[in-house]
Amino acid sequence: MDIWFTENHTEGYKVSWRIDKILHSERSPYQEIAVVESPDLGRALLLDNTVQTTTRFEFIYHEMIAHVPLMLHPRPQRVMVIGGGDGGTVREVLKHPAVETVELVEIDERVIEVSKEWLPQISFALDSEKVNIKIVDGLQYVKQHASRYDVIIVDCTDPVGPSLELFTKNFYRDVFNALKADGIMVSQTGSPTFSSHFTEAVKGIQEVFPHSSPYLTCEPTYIAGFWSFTIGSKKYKFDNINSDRMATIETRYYTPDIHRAAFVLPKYIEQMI
Ligand code: AG3
Repeated sequence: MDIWFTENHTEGYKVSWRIDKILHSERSPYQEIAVVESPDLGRALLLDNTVQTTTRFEFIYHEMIAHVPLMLHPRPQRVMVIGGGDGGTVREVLKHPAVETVELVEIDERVIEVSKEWLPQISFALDSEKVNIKIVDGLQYVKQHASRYDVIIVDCTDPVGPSLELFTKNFYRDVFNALKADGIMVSQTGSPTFSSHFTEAVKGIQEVFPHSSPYLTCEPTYIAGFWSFTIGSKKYKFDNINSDRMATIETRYYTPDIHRAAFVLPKYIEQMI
């Protein structure tokens, strides 16, 4: 008998893919965590029945959430990642030679442990000595450290339950304060096509940061169509790419041309912001 995973995006739009095997499933204090094997997507991490990452396509999302902000910063030394317990974002951040420490602020320790056990090719960087793992609520943590970070990356789940606050202007203001004078933030901001929070999140970042913009990629793991990230920067503009650094960074998706292209928005998305 075939088993199918189905994610409901709206009342009337669902996406399904076949599962060969359920490798792991548990209920943590925060959410349902599962790892499944798909013939087309590889291993997938599911949180509350929503797909977070897949071994086949994770490189697209993780390269785009990490290298776009980091390549704009001339010397990113201190980085914070909020969420991202699977470790994929941290793995990409550590490819930048200037990085001295990455703080991974994850509310659910079980996501880290399950990823270490079942998704080693994504999570291996979490064992690096440059990584400092904090099992706390990112909303509180970010308030406690003023003017300290070069880059803050919000690699969170969709805006439901505990993640909802991570899409508000109050949170973006706290992130602004935690950054140094030339700091940069980025957050995943969902599918502009189906997420009702896209416009609000972009506007929140726009109101807080002098330079801000969404940028887009296509990641087959998520919903058909675009996936968005929104960047806020205190100083550097989005074409200020430190391209020489690419000589030492290996990627499969990100290039400086992809970086520039990602900021070109279709007219209907521009009209949403
Ligand atoms: N974080 C963003 C996943 C959003 C998934 N949303 C969805 N499937 N509707 C991914 C974590 C990767 N480190």
